[in-house]
Amino acid sequence: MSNIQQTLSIIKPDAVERNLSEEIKKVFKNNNFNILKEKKVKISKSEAEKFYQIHQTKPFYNDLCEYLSSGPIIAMILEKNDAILENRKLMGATDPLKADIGTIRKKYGISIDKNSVHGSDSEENAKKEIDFFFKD
Ligand code: IDP
Ligand code: MG
Repeated sequence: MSNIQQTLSIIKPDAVERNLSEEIKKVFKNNNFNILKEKKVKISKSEAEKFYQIHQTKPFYNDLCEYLSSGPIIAMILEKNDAILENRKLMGATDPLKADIGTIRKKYGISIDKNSVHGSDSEENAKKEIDFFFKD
């Protein structure tokens, strides 16, 4: 059954800084994701705190928000059948050391914090995260 979904993907500062954006976008396209919208932005720390609100009680919250706001990122709306789960699979585990071969984080991630990409984890969060970057 067809279940076309949209999900939010972010190419994080470590990957943008290493000029991997085009290569990572190619990985999405080669895996049949349509990039419906994209924009390069640099967000403030308080915007990052809002984006990652769900993690506010975690010990790494402050570092995470510092990091996401440390340099330019590319936010994208990806569309595909089962896009949310398919993107999570293509990204691989949060820690690149634990990510499967063939995943984006395995190939490009540096460490658990500098893991190159973000992807929404549920329909509810995908909607919120898409609105965060693309609602005008
Ligand atoms: P996810 O990005 O795979 O969905 P989450 O658990 O939602 O992983 O965590 C959000 C982000 O926070 C991760 O992508 C990673 O950059 C960072 N992070 C997660 N766990 C840790 C940790 O234990 N130490 C440092 N950073 C972490
Ligand atoms: Mg997450």
